[in-house]
Amino acid sequence: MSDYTLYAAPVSLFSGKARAYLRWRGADFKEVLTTTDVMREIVPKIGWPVIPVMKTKAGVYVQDTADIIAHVEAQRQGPSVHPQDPLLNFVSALLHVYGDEWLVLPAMHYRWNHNEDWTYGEFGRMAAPDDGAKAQYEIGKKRGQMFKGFVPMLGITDATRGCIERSYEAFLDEFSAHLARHDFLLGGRPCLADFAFYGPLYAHLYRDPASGDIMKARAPKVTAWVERLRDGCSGEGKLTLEAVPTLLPLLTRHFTEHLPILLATDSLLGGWAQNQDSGAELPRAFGMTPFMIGDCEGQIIARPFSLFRLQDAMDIYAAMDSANKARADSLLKSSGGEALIDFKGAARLGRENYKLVLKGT
Ligand SMILES: N[C@@H](CCC(=O)N[C@@H](CS)C(=O)NCC(=O)O)C(=O)O
Repeated sequence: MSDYTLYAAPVSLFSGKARAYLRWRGADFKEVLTTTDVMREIVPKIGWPVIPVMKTKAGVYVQDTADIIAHVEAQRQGPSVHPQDPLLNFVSALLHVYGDEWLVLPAMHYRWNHNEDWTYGEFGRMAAPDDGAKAQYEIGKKRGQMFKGFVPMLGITDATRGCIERSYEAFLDEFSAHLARHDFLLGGRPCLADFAFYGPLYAHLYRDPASGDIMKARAPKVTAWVERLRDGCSGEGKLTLEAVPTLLPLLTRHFTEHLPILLATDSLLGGWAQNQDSGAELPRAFGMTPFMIGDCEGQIIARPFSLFRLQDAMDIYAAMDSANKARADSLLKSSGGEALIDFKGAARLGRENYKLVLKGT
């Protein structure tokens, strides 16, 4: 019996993140495709339909890729996925937010606006691997509708799609420039942020055929990085501060596009939390909030989960001594993230029973 069972699917963004991490870590795991029958087994354990889910040998279920990674890291031998240097650890955590919570925009745009029919087939192959192609397409279409429904909620509309594509192309150019000097985000081996970037850049933007063509044509270095992580690169190298300068354009892009939404969501969280007790379950969203990407305006869902990821980064910042804080402040100032210097977060968030809950205000 393997140490871990990963319930996952090739088509799923966060499955890609967990799988690449487990491979890189050299963990003893078996991946089980989340068919409809397998989903029936998972939902009563977790309380809602979500993948990936990891089961340990002792029968403990772990959900959320950050928790999966934390669980395995606690048993690890060898270099940590969390950089030792506090500034690098902060950068990794900030880019974790970018990968998990913001690259989902180009991922979902290209999947549903450039690969829709193929994706229905893929969802069907996952749900009912033994059925014929026609039946799979129909099953996949039913299952895929929910995910397609997220597209306008993520602010992806006719008014914003041009700007989302320009932003993604610029992102590919910036990441390629970084990869011309370093094999991974922080140097010679992957850190947490590499796996967060890998989720959308593998499952949707490399593996979905029309998106993969775009990546391969425009960004061969990003393609090679995806393939290194997919193939379980050993990555014995060092994490280094020398990697930070070429990450500044990526941090700037993230702060410019995403930080205003995070701050708006935090205000909404503050209002909501006033009338709640500690332990209250968070709603998936506080409705829609205005946002801008490039010079396009839209409305996007305000998701408290994104603040939970940001909280991890800000905990690292809060624990820094004054010398490291000065380094972090200078990084934030030079990348448009100065609003984070005094950011406290309107409420403390945590996870209980696989759900996001209020831990205090
Ligand atoms: N934050 C979670 C997200 C997992 C997630 O969103 N998984 C997607 C598939 S890639 C899903 O099952 N979504 C269903 C839903 O959100 O209702 C993680 O890191 O594991």
